[in-house]
Amino acid sequence: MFFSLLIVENLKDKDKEILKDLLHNLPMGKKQSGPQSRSSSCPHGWANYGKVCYQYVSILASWTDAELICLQLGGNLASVHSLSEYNFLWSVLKSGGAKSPVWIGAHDAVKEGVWLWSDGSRFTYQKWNRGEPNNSGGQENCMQMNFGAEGGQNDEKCWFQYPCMCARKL
Ligand SMILES: [Ca+2]
Ligand SMILES: [Ca+2]
Repeated sequence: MFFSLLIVENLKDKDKEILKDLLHNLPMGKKQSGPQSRSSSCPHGWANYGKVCYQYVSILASWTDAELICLQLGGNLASVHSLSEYNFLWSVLKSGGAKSPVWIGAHDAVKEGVWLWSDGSRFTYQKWNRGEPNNSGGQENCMQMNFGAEGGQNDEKCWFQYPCMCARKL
């Protein structure tokens, strides 16, 4: 059963339904790791850019829970490596109805000012809003995109609850 695998606790019923639907669209019940379980196209409902599939998840969650949700969906929080990729993600958010900032996979929680992607890729591209990252209150260690009027990146308190953008490799 799906929820024997559920690693995010205390989801609201509405959010469990969202997650259940997303899990249902994955190539199941195979494990998500291993080359045999990968296909040449994205799961239903996921948007393809390059060799990555993206899914906007409207569940409100802390950055850590958002990463756990993405892991359960066979990926990680999205990483971004170019302006064209950023713009693509932004268009996915807009078509998904996102009206707020969303979590993506960078954090500077280990060492202030050193940004790392949760998928292990190199942090080579950034699109901070003006004045960001400001580490407001000395407590902002997690990255969101689609922030404010500029729609760029912001560092935010990791325990705040936002939707997220997940990514799976093709
Ligand atoms: Ca910080
Ligand atoms: Ca900030």
